[in-house]
Amino acid sequence: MSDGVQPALFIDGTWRHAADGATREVINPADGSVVAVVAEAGPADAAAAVSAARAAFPSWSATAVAERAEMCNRIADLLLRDRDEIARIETLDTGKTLRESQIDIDDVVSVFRFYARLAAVQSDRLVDVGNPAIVSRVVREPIGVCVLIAPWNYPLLQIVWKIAPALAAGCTMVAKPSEVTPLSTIALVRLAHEAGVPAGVLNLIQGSGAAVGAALVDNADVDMVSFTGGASTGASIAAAAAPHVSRVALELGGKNPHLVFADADWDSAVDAVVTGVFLHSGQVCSSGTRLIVEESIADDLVAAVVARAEKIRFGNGLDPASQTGPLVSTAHRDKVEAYVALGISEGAVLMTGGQRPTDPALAAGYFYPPTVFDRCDRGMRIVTEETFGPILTVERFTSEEQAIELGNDTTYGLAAGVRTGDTARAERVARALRHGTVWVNDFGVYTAAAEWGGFGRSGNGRELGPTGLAEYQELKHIWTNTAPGEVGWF
Ligand code: TXE
Repeated sequence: MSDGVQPALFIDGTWRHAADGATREVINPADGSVVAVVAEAGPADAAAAVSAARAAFPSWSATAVAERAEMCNRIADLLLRDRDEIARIETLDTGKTLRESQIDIDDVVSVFRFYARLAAVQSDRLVDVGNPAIVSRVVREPIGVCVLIAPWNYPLLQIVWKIAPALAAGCTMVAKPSEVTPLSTIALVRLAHEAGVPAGVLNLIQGSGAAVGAALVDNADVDMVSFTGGASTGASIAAAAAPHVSRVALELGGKNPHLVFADADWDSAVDAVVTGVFLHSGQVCSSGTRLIVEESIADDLVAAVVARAEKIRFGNGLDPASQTGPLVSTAHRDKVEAYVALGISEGAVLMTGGQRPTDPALAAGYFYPPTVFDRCDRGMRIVTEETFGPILTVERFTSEEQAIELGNDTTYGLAAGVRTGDTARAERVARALRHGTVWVNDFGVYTAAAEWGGFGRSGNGRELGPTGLAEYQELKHIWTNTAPGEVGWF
């Protein structure tokens, strides 16, 4: 084992190197430097982690819910204690600005606290069967061993949306962050250990999806897989889990429409369109990547958005002057560039961006500027496929019906925005849009207490809210006869 390699696998309460000694370099996307070298698990490590989770399940699932809630609160306290350091790690790993990383930590703290509260107040449901001698109760029990697979855009946040409810529900688990961004999850698992989470309850595996993620999913001892990532990966995970009849929850991104009517408040609309798509350089599953705007204001809105987009200062996320960071990897920048080339070849009109920055200070990082394509239509792949980069496409409408039709014309259905000064219309359009979240005169906000997830190809199941806890629970009906007698059938 070479010096400086982090034993980044946490299995049955101990930090380990990979069984075969494999390692992976973690790259800072702002300058291409190596920030860490971590253990890279193989299938044997994956199997060991699942076994550890299985062994820990009987005792963890039997703990009092108050104890599990207390554990979630302790982890939240420790996250706040180490907020600055973990935010720095997240920025080094993902490239996002320090401010965004700090907000992510505050968000995950609220998620731990929410599930601590919710688990503690959940009660059995009594069913009236019309016979006073019968006590019929529906109780909730943890589903079992969970595999939690997260992507690289919000590494800490997305793994915590899974870990917090799974812990609160009494499940044991194996977490696998993206191989591109493992560092904040390592920090989180350290804190969980410090908080007193028992050995085997929360195991951590690092490694590629193809080798180690697939091995985790294709394991008969796993009761549930919760995955956030790309749509085709999600489909293959669902297929791999099917023979084991494991429960599968999928969050698979989106191609999110942002509908702007002519009567919308102008300044907040311009601001929301720009922030909605260019925050975190577009690497957001709910990014407002499709601007669908009323024809009468379209030229003016596009001009205003382009002017604002050109002022966005991108740079190293550790630099307080940076408003957004780089793309996460060189491979991802290649993908985004290929989509820009595709958009041009499809006839979309490039209004700004579309070329790597020329500033030598940015040359070593994976930066890409805000890019706007006008005159787009639904026949273009740039409009229908998730680019996951800082690319805004513009379509136009002339009636409310057409706006709704365009907004729903996607195989995805994660999130949508509608901006209008007419409250009745806002309600009509919000109800008509087939998306898991609809923001009215707002964009990109969420709360731990409300469900998050997608219609259509954006996935199934929900994270956050009460349903986000129910995903990790089985329901059991207990029928008790307090006055047993003969049935008298035979
Ligand atoms: O994601 P993958 P990638 C979209 C976005 C992006 C595209 C591909 O469009 O460009 O997906 O990104 C693990 N079995 N989103 O390649 O492959 C993998 O190791 C088990 C949307 O990074 O889906 C990582 O931990 N696990 C999105 C996680 O899955 C597997 C966020 C995500 O990787 C696996 C990120 C397998 N066979 C990307 N293959 C969102 N919904 O927010 C991969 N993994």
